[in-house]
Amino acid sequence: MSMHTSLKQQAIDILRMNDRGGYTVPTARLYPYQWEWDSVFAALGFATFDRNRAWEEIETLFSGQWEDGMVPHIIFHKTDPDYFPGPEMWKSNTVPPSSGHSQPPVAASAMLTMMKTGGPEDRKRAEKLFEKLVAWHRWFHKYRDPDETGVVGIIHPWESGRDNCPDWDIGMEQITVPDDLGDLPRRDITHVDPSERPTAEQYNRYLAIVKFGHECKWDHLEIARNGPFFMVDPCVQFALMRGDRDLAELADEFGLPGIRDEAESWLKRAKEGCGSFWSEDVGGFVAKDLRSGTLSTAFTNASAMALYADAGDAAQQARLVREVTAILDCCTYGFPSWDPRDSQFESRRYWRGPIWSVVNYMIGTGLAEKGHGALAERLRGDTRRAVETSGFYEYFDPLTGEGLGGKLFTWTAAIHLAWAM
Ligand code: 2M8
Repeated sequence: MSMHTSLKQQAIDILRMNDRGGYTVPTARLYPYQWEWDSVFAALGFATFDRNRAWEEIETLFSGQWEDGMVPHIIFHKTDPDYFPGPEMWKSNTVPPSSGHSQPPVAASAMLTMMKTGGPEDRKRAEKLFEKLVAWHRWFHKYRDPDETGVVGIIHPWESGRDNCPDWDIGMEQITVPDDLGDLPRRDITHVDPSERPTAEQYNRYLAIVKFGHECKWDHLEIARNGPFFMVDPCVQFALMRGDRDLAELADEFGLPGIRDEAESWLKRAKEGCGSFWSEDVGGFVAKDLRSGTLSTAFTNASAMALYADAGDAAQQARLVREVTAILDCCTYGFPSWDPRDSQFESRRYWRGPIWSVVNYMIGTGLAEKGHGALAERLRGDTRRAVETSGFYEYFDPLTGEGLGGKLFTWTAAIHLAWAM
């Protein structure tokens, strides 16, 4: 793209370019389908210049909702050989075909933001989707927290959206790779440098979970109880808590006190549940393996989302803000997906170190709301500078700002428009 085009115009052009008609792909070739949280953030970007297109993005996403309420993490609108694992591996038996698990539930919060910044038409579109939104939140509470502990589990690292974060190594180590899995025809490493992607061993385990899922016909209670992987993800937990809070506000707006009360009771239980994945050693909320009880060992960008959900008591929040500050002090660009002071940090490998605009947006929003305006501004500035330095990449090296992974990336462009500009 020409250097003479402003970054704002480039971001708009990227959203238009990745538009496949009613939905956007995260980027051409590497991710040729509709992804759940990418789409929701895309809507926030579209909302800055095309309200109708913004709502369409979320409406198309909900057109792939399962009967039980789940919104799948990938919707395969048109089969595309550029991506593995495609619909034939997931065997979802739905129309349109989709993957078999979800992703961070960020739609309620985006819909509330779009309604607050919009007019009567925005309100109408939000109200029309509301029932589906409620069904999705109910699904999360029922199937991802079957014992009503206040804490939801994820059944696959992909459900967290933070695919290969060291957090998941704990649960992944316990997975036995079936003998009949064969050689995986990976496509991602034909599009981007393999050193910026998950390893072969990780992919075998990712697919082992998919196999368990389709073999039990995506029976989500069975998967939560007996599946190969079940861990707490602070990102999903905090996105859901924030989403429940925003869902309650939407319910209030639409005159539905019963649903507001339901969402508030989820939130109350969740606030109590958060104590179970607080790590005093780390000074923050961390991932936790629900099978063995093991806590992860380092502070991540998901840990830094605690304020966005208003999780923790005053002492815990003060402590985690100290960690956030200390980590930002060792980076040129925040917020890294793994603590740079830890030996497992890899500045260029995907969710094991690099920074991600969408997570920065949620962290920054939480910091600003809880009175840490200077930190929030710093993070917003870093998010903008990374794009100024390298362009609209999928993720960035926190030490150098080098752009990594896919180029001309939808959610990086969307967050630039909606927040970082
Ligand atoms: C990445 O995940 C997909 C699997 O879902 C992949 O690597 O194939 C993650 O960064 C995820 O958070 C994101 O939604 C997706 C599309 O951008 O890519």
